[in-house]
Amino acid sequence: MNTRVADLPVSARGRSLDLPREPAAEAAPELVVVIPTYCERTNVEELVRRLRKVLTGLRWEAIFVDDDSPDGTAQAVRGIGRRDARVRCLHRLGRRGLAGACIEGMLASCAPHIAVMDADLQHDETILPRMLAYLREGSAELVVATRYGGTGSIGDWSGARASISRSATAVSRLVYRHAVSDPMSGFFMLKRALLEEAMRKLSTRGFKLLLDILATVKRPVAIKEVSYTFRARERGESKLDSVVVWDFAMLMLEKLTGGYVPMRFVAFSLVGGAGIALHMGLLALLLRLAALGFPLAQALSAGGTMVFNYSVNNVLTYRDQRRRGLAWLTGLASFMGACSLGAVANVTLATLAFEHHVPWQLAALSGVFVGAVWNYAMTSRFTWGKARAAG
Ligand SMILES: Nc1nc2c(ncn2[C@@H]2O[C@H](COP(=O)(O)OP(=O)(O)O)[C@@H](O)[C@H]2O)c(=O)[nH]1
Ligand SMILES: [Mg+2]
Repeated sequence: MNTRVADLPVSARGRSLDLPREPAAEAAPELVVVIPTYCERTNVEELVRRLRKVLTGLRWEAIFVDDDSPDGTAQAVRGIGRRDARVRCLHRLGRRGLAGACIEGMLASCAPHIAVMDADLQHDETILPRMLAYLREGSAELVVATRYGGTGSIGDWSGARASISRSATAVSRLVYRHAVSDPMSGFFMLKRALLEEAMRKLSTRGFKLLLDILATVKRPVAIKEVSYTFRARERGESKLDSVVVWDFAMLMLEKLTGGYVPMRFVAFSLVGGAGIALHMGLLALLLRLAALGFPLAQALSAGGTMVFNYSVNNVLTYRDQRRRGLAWLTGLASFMGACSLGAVANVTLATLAFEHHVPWQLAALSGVFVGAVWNYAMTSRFTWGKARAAG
């Protein structure tokens, strides 16, 4: 008896029948524009309109990387994406940080040329084609949009802001050797190969991704600059506050020490050092002014110092994983728990060393060091860190 194809189960019909085809694939983009956003809902539509205009005729895509902005930036970007598939949103939850956002956006695309620019229309998008031309013709691996070279300008910045920016630019030269007039620029374009060379050594914290790339890649890099005038922000607010100075200092230290010392540990230790000074001050006050007994005064000072250390670390050292609201309180409890154990480790080790005739200063310092490492290791894991994210 003959069996007709139609009688067979679908899996046995073989290749003779035409299966539904994939829709024709679109060609991959040549350029991705990565745009970090935090509360930029009022700017994204206009930025996309301008990108469409200036990039006409090119195969491009825009990836907005949004850190869960409360103003609904991500929803606005997805709304644009529904009408124009070249526009995508990478929506990150529970994290903040400009450099990390840019790196993730860069890695979410396959385009061989990568631009990074702000969403707030302060960067002049009309120079993008000129920047791309340098990468295409092969005369550059990295193109920096500069406010300081050629006809570039910082626009109408206040005198104070301009001089802070100039000094930081000068100091930053300590960590790289390339000829770049605006290493702190947030507007640049690079070849994917250069990103891949640097990416595992880049810090995901901080604001200065270009500076980090310049400091990380030690070999000579073919760099071109295109000058532009930095525009004033018309809508939304700047997110960069005075903590940027701290981030900048940390990035500089990390690069100057060759990346071998974890910067979070350095930051944590600096905060700890300030905590010791506070502890002594509090203790003196409680002993002299409040006339408390030593054990009570010492315990209160230690408690106050822990609250201080926790709060400052939460804002500076762990800004990207900052705890707020109820999570701030539970974080404080785990921090105090971890540090109390650290204090026991500190005292035990120092006493042991002292009993073995180690000079008291050295015994005390070894106790402090072991306590600090313990506190850092425990709180980085349980108070902030990945264990919390998973739990
Ligand atoms: N994803 C993300 N973007 C950020 C963050 N902080 C700032 N941005 C974006 O980075 C760009 C530059 O920030 P901005 O506040 O304009 O800095 P300013 O120009 O130096 O005042 C803007 O597009 C911001 O929306 C952040 O924590 N995460
Ligand atoms: Mg800005």
